[in-house]
Amino acid sequence: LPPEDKADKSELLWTLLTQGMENMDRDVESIQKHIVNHCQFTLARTQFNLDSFGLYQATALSIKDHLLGMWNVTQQTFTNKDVKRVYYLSLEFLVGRALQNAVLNLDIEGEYSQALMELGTDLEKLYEEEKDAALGNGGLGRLAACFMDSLATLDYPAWGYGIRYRYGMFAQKIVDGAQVEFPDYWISYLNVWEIPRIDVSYSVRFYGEVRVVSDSPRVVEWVGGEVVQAVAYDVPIPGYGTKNCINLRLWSAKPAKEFDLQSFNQGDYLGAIEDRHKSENISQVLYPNDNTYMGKELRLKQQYFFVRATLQDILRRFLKRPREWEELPDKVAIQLNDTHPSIGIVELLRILVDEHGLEFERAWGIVVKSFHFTNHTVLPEALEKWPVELLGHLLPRHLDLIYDINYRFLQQVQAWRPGDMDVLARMSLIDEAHPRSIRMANLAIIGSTHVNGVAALHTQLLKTTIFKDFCEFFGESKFQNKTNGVTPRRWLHQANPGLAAVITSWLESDAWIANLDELAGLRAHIDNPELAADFARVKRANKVRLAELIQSTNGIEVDPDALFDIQVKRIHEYKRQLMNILAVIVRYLAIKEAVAGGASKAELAAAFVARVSIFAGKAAPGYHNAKRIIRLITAVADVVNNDPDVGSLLKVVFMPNYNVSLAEVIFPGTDLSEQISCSGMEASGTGVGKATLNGALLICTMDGASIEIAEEIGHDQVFVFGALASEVDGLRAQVQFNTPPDCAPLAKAKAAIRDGTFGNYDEFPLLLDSFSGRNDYYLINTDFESYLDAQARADAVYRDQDAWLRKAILSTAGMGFFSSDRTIRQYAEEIWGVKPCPRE
Ligand code: CGF
Repeated sequence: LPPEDKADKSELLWTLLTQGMENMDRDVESIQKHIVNHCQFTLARTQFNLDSFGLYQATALSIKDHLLGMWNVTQQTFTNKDVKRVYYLSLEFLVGRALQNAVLNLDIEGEYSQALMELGTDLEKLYEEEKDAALGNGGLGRLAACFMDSLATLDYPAWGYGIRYRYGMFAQKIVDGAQVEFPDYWISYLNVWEIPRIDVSYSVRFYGEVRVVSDSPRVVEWVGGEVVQAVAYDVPIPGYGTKNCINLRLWSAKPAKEFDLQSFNQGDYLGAIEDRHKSENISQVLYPNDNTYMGKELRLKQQYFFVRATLQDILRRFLKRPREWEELPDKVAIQLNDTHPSIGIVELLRILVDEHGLEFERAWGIVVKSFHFTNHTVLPEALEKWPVELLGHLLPRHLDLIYDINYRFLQQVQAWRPGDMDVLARMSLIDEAHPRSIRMANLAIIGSTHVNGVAALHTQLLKTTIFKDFCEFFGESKFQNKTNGVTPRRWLHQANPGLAAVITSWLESDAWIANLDELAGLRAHIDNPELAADFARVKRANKVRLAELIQSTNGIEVDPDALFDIQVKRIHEYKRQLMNILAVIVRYLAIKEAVAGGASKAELAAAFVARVSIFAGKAAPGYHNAKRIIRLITAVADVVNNDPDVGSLLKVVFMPNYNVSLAEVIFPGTDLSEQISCSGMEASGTGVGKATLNGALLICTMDGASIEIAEEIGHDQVFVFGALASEVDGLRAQVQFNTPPDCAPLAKAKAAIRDGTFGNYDEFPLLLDSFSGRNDYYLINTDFESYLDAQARADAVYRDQDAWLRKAILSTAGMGFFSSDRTIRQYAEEIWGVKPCPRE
C-alpha cells in the first residue's frame, strides 16, 4: 500500500517507480557501466584511488541492485496475493560471504567474470575481498542461513528476523599455541548488502512497572523504565533458479527520542550521550557461546529487544488489511530457532491482552497456534533458564503473564495426573530450586503448536527423556522430527566447482543443484573407472588448494597425497576433539617405536598410512577445558611436525579462525570426516552433511544425523565405532561405581603427555584429570579402542584407492535427503502450512 503522502507525488514518479522495479540489464557492457557508476557515484573513487576492495564493493553494489529489483516484485507479490507467511526468528544467522553466492544464484557468473576481466581484474579475487558475516556461533546459526537459501529457492513467502550485531563471532588467533579472541568488527567498512530502513523502527521498553488501570475488567499498563529504538536493516536473500528474493531483517538498537529529550531537558548533555551508548549496547555483540546458556541480563535484553521489534513488524504487516485476530495463525507462522526468541510467546500474549484488549484465553489460543519451536540440544547446561528476579526486574509485565500461563497450565496437568506433585514440579514453568528461574524450553513447548528435534535420534530422545512428560501430556503429534540439511548451492556448487562440474557432466544435467535427490544417478556409473578418476582428480586438486592454505596460514608443509583427516567444529568436550588428538598421539608413539626398532623407510611406509590430522574450531572464551584441548593440539603439532623421525607420515594442523569461508575450502579437501561425539549428545551435526556431500568418508559414532546419513549412503561406506546412545547411561554408571582402568593405548598416550613429551604446560594435568577415572563423563576410555580400530579400518581402505573412491562416490550419491530444501519443504508442509508463492 502506498504511503499516506502519495498524493503529494506526481503520477510520473509513480509510473517510473513501478516500471523501474526490475530493469537491470545483464549484458557485459551494462554490467561494466553499472560497476563503474558505483565506483564513481556511490564510493567516490577515481582511477587514482580505486583498489580491489573498492572494486569488490562496487561489484557487490551492482549485484545488490539486481537483487533489489527482484526483492521489490517478490514482496509486492506476497502482499497482493495475501498469502500465509512464515517468519524464521533466530538470534543467529551465520551467513558467511554473499557475493559469490548471489552471483551463482542469479546465474550471472560468466557475464560478471568477463566484465571484470575486461576491466582488468578477476572476479574470483574480488570474492576474497569480502569479510564473512559471522552473526552466529556454529551449527544453529549456519542452519538458519542454509534455511534462508532454501526458503528463497523454493519460493516460500518467508522472512528471516535477527539482530544486526556490530561485533560478530570473535576472530580467533593462536598465540603461543593458545586461543586468543579478537573482536570481529565486521561492519567497519560500508556493508554493501544491507539497506538501512530508517522508516522502519519500533520502540522497546525495559524495566519500569505495571500499573492497574481498572480492576473490572482488569486492565493494566506497563510504564516507565527505559525505552530504546529498534531500527531495521534489510538484507536481500536470493534463491537459486528463481526470480524470488526474500528478506532477512536485522534489528539494530538506537536511543529512543523520548528518552533523550528527558535528559537533555535536565541539562545533562554528557549523561544523555552516555545513555545513548547504553542503548546501542544491546545489539553490540553476539554472545560467543554454543550449547551453553549465558545467564546475563544483556542477553535477555537482546532476546526481548529482538522479539518486541519483530512482533510489532509482523503485526503491522498483518493489520494492513482489516482482519479478525483469529486469522493470525492463518496468515502467520512463527518459527523459534531454539528457545532464544521464546519470550516472544509472552510478548504476543501481552500485545493481544494489554494493547488490544483480548480476553486471556482467547489471546492464548491465538498465540499457541502461531508459534512453533525447534529444539537443538538435550544437554542440560544448554537449556535456558532465566532467574525470576532478573526477568521480573527487566520485564515485570511478562513475569505476571508467565505466572498466569503457568497457573492455568498446571491446573490442566493436575487434572491429568491428580496428586502427582513430581510431574507438576517437572512441568512447571518455574524451577523452584535456588535461584528460582523460568524454564524457557517449557514455555516454548506449551506456547507452540509444534515442537521439533533436528535428527531422528535427537527427536526420539526429546520424546523419551527431557520432554517425556510433555509428550505424554500433549500427545506425540505435537513432537515432530525435521532432520537438518545443508544447502547444496553453497556447500557443493559454490565451494567445490570441480566436483560440481564432474557431477553435472556425469548426470548430463545440473538439475541436482535444485533437486539434490538427482545425485543418486551417480550410482548408475559406480563401476565406471572414469568416474572414479574424475572424483580422484577433483579431490586431489582440492587437497592441493587446502595444502596451500595450510602452508600460508600455519607455515606447515603437508603432502596432498596423505590422508586428510579432518575435525572442524566448535571445540566441546562432548564432540571429543580430545579423543582424536589422543589417537594422534598413539599413532605418533607407534611411529617413534617403529623407528627406534630400526624400521626402514619402506617398512614405515608399509606400516603407516601417511596422514594429516587437521583441526579447526573456536572455544567459548570462558570454556577452560575447550581451550586446554586447543593447547594440547597445538603442542602435539609442534612436536610431531618437527620430528625428523616422522617426516610426512604424520602432520598435525590446527587452522585458526574457523569460519564459513574457511569451511568452504576445508570440506572439499576432506578425505575422512570425524564425527565422533559421545552418542546421544550431538543433536544433529551439520558439518557431517557438508563433508559427506563433498565425497569425504565418515568415521563416526551412531549419533545425530550420522545415523541417518549412514543409512542413506550405506553402512559399508562408514567407519562406525563406539557405544550406542542407549548404552551410554549404563556405561556412565559403570565408570562411576566400578571404574575400569585406562585401556593400554590410552594409558600410553596419557603417560606421554604427563612425562612432558609435548611440553610442560600447567593446563595439561588439569585436562587429563578432567576426564580420568570416574570423571570420564564423555566415555573416552570406553570408546577409545573401538575408535582406534575404526581408524585402522580407514587406513586399510585408503591403501586401496579404488575401494576408497567407490565409497566416496557412494557417499556423495546418497546425500539427496540431506539438502536443506527437503528439510524446509517438510517444515512448510508439516508444520507451517505455507505454500510456494513465485512472484508475478
Ligand atoms: O545445533 C547445535 C549446534 N551446536 O549449534 N546446537 N545448539 N545449540 C547442535 O549441537 C548441533 O548438533 C546441531 O546440528 C545444530 C543445528 O541444529
